Amino acid sequence: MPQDLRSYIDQVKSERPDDFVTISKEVDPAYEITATIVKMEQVAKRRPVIVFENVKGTDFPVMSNMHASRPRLAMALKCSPRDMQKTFLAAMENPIPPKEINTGPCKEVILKGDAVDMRALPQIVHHGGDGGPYITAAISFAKDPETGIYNCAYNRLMITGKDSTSIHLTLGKHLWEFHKIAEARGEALQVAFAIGVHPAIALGALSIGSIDEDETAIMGGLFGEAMEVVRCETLDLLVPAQAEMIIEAEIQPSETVNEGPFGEFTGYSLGAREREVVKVKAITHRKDAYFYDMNVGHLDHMLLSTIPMEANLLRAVRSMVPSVTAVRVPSPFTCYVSIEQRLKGQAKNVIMAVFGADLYIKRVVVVDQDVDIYDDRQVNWAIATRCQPDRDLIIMNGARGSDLDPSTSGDDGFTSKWGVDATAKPLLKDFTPRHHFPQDVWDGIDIDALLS
Ligand SMILES: Cc1cc2nc3c(=O)[nH]c(=O)nc-3n(C[C@H](O)[C@H](O)[C@H](O)COP(=O)(O)O)c2cc1C
Ligand SMILES: [Mn+2]
Repeated sequence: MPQDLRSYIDQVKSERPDDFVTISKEVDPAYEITATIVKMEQVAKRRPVIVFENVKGTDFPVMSNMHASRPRLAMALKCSPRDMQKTFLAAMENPIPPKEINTGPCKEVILKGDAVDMRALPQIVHHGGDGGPYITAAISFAKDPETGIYNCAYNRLMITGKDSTSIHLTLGKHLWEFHKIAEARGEALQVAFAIGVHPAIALGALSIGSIDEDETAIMGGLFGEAMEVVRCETLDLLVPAQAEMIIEAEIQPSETVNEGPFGEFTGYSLGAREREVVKVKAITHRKDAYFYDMNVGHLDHMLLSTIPMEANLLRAVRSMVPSVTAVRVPSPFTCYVSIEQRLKGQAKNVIMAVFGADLYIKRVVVVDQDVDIYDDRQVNWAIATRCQPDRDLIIMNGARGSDLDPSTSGDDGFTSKWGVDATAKPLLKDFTPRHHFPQDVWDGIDIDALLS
């Protein structure tokens, strides 16, 4: 299976021609790219992949919004939109380690030392009030300084100079942990960032699990074959050979810089904070590289991240309650789960499993299998009619969540969490019955005949 962005885009163009738009008019990288995509969605009701061919101040065309459609993401995984969680889970359970090759297209242009210029890249400012231009689609590749196991994630970079950026490392997540280990040794942490990749690589990078689970092998699991990787020019790291661009860098020990404000995925613009410093050592890219910009905080970002999150939550819940029927992350920090509850107490076990499996989730709602968790009205109905707050609400204090949650004290992610058991008690089969019609009456009504 082709592992590059371009083959995937060719597939989109041939199978879903309306899903691809090129804009040749010059656009200002300050706000115009983000605003155009959001307006396209809200006013024209379209969510195409967009290439901005002429972006002021750079030679690179900018591509964005590729992940803003579930059918498009499903196409990348060769499954139906409904099967994406299961397909992702199968890749997690059948990882394929990457395969090193001598060289690849991401090395067509190699810029090192003085030739490195972060200002030559598109200087994209996403929302009003942002502290500067950001790279929002950088996928980090780094090795655990102790075990050598790879980790990948998206980490936003604010461009601060010709060869420097800041980086946001979520407190308590894997790259943050690597950095802390390196910092304790007084060492910089080597990290390479891939920009412009096939959606299987993007999804694999967002896999959530143990620090020992190697995301590069999950990418292989999603491709159904080993991902081709090449060695960096200045670092002891392997990166996707087919990427549009690679940024080779180091996270400095014991050094911070003011980062932000930034319009976050939460829908809020959080203020500036002290964050880690990145020194760029090399940039390598394809000759005619696309620069991918993630349309942060909008569908491009939100749809992409929920699939790996939901797959991991399904895995965790299923290991506790085998009769789980569906898992959904409908909005930031929120998880809905439906189960066929066979035994009293299983809903509470679901709540514990979800909190144990994901840092970000702050509220879990558990419902019975007759409630469609893709319909918020039904979830609210179950909370209203099957839940007694004094009996069915769990509040856990002093836990860790997202450091981007504006409701936490001191904005650092120290948070309380809540679980809502909205299943019928003691079990659905013993609960007050729902109103219904005799089946033969329902079947006997011919709406078309009545309306003709
Ligand atoms: C577009 C996008 C941007 C993201 N930006 C950041 C970021 O700046 N910092 C961060 O820690 N996580 C960010 N994330 C979330 C992490 O990539 C995600 O939680 C990942 O699974 C963490 O990896 P880990 O579980 O291996 O620690 C972003 C996700 C997406 C989709
Ligand atoms: Mn990880």
